[in-house]
Amino acid sequence: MRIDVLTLFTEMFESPLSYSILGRARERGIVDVVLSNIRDFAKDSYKKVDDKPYGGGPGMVMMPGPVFDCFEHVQKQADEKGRVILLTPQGRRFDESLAEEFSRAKRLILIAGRYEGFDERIRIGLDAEQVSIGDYVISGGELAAMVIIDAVVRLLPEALGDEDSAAEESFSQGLLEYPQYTRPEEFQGMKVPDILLSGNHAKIAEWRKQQSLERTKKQRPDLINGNQ
Ligand code: 6GU
Repeated sequence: MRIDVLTLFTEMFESPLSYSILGRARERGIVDVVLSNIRDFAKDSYKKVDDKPYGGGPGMVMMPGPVFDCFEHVQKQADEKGRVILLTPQGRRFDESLAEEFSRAKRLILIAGRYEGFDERIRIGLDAEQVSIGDYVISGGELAAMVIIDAVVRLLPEALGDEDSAAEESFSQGLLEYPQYTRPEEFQGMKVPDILLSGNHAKIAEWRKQQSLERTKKQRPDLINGNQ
């Protein structure tokens, strides 16, 4: 899979993309993340990429020109056209099912904005899908792009190592994960539940399922009622 990221802050991505599952997936060529700096496509000597909103109001808006030119430059680097995604709090809320959908694409092109937002003609002209990572505002699309890349790449076949597991994790079955324990058997007076030490795998599976359900009902009833 190829993931292009168009951003004003390519350096923000280096560290999060270099560790653990993501780092390994890139090393092994399971995913190719290509970072492009929108500012390289600015037209004037000040490298201007944003301007005041028509009609007035606070903040600055990303100008269409540099984003379009960066996009055109990037898109022709691979045959696959790609799914074009604009990161914005106005977008469709990202969740595990959208992550699964994205993980089946051959190419994603993520566009991260800063300032007060994008000139509307960017969305229209690029025919981009708008995606948000939740109902809160963060200072730019970069962290959102990283969240999406992480959630998508870990779903790619071969991305997870032996020590990782995707199938049993929270949300993969529409429920939260059951409680986990490791050594020691007793910590500050709190004991590991007997059932987990019993060696009875059928009973353990049943207990875990029950715990998953109870936890989801208590912490995230919306997941059960389906009104996310
Ligand atoms: Cl994609 N961008 C910004 N700025 N804030 C957000 C977001 C994106 N998703 C949730 N909040």
